[in-house]
Amino acid sequence: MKTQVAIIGGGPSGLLLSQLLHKRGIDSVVLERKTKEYVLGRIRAGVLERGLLDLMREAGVAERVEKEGYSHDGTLISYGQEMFRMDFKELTGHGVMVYGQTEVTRDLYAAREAANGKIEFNVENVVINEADSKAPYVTYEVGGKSRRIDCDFVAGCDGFHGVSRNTIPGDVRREYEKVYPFGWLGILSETPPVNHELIYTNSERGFALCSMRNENLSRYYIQCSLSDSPNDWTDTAFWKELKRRIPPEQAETLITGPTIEKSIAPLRSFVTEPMRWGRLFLCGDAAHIVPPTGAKGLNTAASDVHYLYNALRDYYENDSEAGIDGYSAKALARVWKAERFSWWFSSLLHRYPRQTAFDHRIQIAELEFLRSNTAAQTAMAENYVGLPY
Ligand code: RFL
Ligand code: PHB
Repeated sequence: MKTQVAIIGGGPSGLLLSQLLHKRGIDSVVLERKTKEYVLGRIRAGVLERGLLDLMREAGVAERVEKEGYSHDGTLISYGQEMFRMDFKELTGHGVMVYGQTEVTRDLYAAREAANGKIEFNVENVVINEADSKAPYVTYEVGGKSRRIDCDFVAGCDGFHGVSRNTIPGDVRREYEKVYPFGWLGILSETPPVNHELIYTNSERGFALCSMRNENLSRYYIQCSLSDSPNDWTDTAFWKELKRRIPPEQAETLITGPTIEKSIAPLRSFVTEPMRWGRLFLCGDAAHIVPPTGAKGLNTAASDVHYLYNALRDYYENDSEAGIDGYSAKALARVWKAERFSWWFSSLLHRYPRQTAFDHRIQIAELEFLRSNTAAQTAMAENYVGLPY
């Protein structure tokens, strides 16, 4: 098989890139290790920046998010007995959209299918060959049969555990990592959200987050130990712990119910550089991971897609390699800002195992500064709603 861009990974990065390229008449093939049902079963991000929304519009997949997504103009932050609101709209002129990653992915699959886009599921043993030449090719197996795709470029959109990143030789790659000493236990429940806006909480007992998907679907997270497993947490234990962490007036009105999903995610900051090697380009979680506190993972994947899509357009439409040559530096400049923000917001809100009383007072001082200082709020809000591309 021949194509212009071979895309490894059928998550949001790979699908969005494929759909945007299609709109410009650039052909691609997406290779996905799992089934579509499996990909759509992953409950992940919930907060979309306007940059991602603009890309969805350009890709022709924004109809449903515009109808069913929830615009949020601010968020609530609580600590101790205090709770304050940050008005993103007033501070920056922009808000964010609450709409699940699952739904973004569903919309992208629908668009690729409507356009007869080529997606191969259940692929195994994907190998990216000769990425440092002008004629790369990808080999893989599906249903026990070997296949080969010859292409101009390879986009590595295969997440943190994919093969693309490790295709870049070790002596070319630099990796930066910070692993946090806790995880997030997340649940989904068919109950009305406790509040119409998100609540991020720094409590004596650890971090908690109240989020949502719609009027009758809530998403809650609590900081947990890395040694916990979801089975250790009964629904009753989860609700009890959440109530102890959020402000009492919210705890009193919280409606609980059976959970329909429960999982634990470890928290990690990770960046690999460069994001390009020859004709292989890394995009999204394949190149970088953030702790979810700042809601930046999917959004940073989207900004990579934006830069790569424009670089490839430049190549095919203007016969220019300037875009592809500049891709890694451009993408990384924005990635590092999202890394800094996610690390900062995580550090501000979590309990660390060896945290001293001094460290805790510093967190509280910083939260009080944020509550009362417009410059601090503006800096936070600009990062939260998304820095410009
Ligand atoms: P994905 O979604 O991991 O997709 C990669 C795809 O590649 C496939 N794959 C392969 N395919 C072929 N061959 C191989 N060898 C392959 N290896 C892997 C995989 O099966 C998969 O389908 O990466 P992508 O597309 O870069 O998207 C990144 C986002 O998924 C991720 O950054 C976000 O979910 C992070 N995240 C959040 N991001 C936000 O912007 N806002 C949020 O509110 C937010 N909340 C979250 C999050 C992530 C979380 N978890 C579970 C880590 C909340 C949580 C709890
Ligand atoms: C979510 O709704 O899943 C969510 C929201 C905000 C975050 C992380 C996750 O910071």
